[in-house]
Amino acid sequence: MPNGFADRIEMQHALFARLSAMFGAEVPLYDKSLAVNRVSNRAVCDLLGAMYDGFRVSDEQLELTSGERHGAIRIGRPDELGLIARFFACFAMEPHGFYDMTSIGAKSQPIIATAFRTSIGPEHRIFCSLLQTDYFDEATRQRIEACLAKRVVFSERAVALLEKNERQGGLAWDDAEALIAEATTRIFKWTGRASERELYHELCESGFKIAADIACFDSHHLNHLTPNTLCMDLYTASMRHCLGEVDAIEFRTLASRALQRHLTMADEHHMVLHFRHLDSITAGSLHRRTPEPGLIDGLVEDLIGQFAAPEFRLTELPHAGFKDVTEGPPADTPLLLRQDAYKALTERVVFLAADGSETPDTHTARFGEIEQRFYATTTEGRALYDGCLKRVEAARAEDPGMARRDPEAFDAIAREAFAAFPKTLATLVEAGLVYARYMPTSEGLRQAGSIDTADLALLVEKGFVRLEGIRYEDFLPVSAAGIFASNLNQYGTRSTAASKPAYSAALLEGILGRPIRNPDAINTARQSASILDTLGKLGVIDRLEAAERQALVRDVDRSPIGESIHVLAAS
Ligand code: OOG
Ligand code: NI
Repeated sequence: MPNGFADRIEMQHALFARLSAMFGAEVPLYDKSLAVNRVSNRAVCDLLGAMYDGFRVSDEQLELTSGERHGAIRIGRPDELGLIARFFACFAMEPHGFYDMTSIGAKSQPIIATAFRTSIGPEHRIFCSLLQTDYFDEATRQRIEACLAKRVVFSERAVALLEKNERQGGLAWDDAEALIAEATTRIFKWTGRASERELYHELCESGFKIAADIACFDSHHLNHLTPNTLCMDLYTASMRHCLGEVDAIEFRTLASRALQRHLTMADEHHMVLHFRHLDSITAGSLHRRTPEPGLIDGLVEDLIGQFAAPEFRLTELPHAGFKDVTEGPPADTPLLLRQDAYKALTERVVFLAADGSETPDTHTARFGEIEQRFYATTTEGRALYDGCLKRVEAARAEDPGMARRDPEAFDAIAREAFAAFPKTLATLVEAGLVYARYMPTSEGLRQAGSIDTADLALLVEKGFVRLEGIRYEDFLPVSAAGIFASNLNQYGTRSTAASKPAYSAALLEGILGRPIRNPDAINTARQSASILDTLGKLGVIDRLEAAERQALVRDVDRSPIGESIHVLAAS
């Protein structure tokens, strides 16, 4: 940086690498799950290497691809959230999206939330909840607030660094390092120290475990830190095998099926979604071939061999098993995100009383999530998704044990429910269900001037325009609620206030002291900017109807990140 400041994105990578090391030292099962993910991702890469001529992923590239993380923190006081927003701004992470978890029916929780991330191509995110104390009856509200009022999570030094960043417009590396150290030694660190034991137990017993997790602890401890996997079904089978939930015979069936399905899903666009080092031109030129018979069997046997090593005997670590169902769409529908987790661990804590006495106890909150991300849906796509998911949820409610008892039958129900969705990028785009970016091909540029249509589908078909999916970078309240629920054995809460307050994005923006960016508006602007840019370069922009062109320009003008959308549309 010419001004001597650390690059904010590099700072972000450093922060998340350090948080991951901190979390790994705190939670041994997390570190092990990363190792399981590394092994199963390597098998996926070997499969793809056999499927695409010349496709190879080095260990280094795999490490980079596996570096992405999202964390979750739960904040108690509005002023704490203000500091958190200023903290993440140092790392180029701004609030995106508003999640009202107080109004998702039976799964509601007393929190509203946003996610801190970079607007375009983020690698890391923090899902950040804020407890809403007015969700509770007056007496409980006062007790929670009194408990929260006592703590100081940001040290004077940390606040001084935030001020310095704002004053200077950046931080030099030694200051950046100092801020990261504040994060890993204090702000997000698990201390195992709690207070107000009576309130804690009352909240837990009345079903408000989340509130207890927030109010009675003295830091914004990371609740989970989620890596990405290249194949969710392979990872879950692997973890369940290492946790002793499925034997080698069942693992063989599950892993073979997962890899077989991966083979059918992994077209060039799917490859670009999953590998950062792969651009769409390179992916488009990969030559596909039929892998030799027996390849998958060989990979699976190899996995069984690797997981037999003592380091993968996860049964020896404290754990509470793996979740029964993967949240999100079924494996054949490449939308939004799929998430799963090992369940929350029961950990030792110490309650400190006002008289200085200490009482040992346990707390169950931190869990081990994993995710796989796919295409971002348009509003129409999202509405269809929500409808499909409702049908799966209804089947789940009717027979809660089914997913574990008969995973294949459950999967068949989910596939059936999601049958309304096409399964490839081109068909999803054609149906208007997902966003895409367009760019002229070199052939298109060569022909520019003699092209006689501005119809994008036709231009793609003629090979003048290339299509790229936009990855979903956010969260799903219902999925998050599913995670809360199954981890905590606690299915949602009801407000105990005299009348349940209404919460809004504007309220949260006031607390954050900055606007919440709307991910849909960003994706719409990216798509529209790429269309204008592409048609311009192909010399056919004048063929667009005036109204259509104006609509595209309007989308771009509404971009929450302003002018930079133009630059980014082309990148
Ligand atoms: C946040 C849950 C949300 C996700 O992946 O949906 C989340 C929490 O547990 O505090 O991280
Ligand atoms: Ni999460």
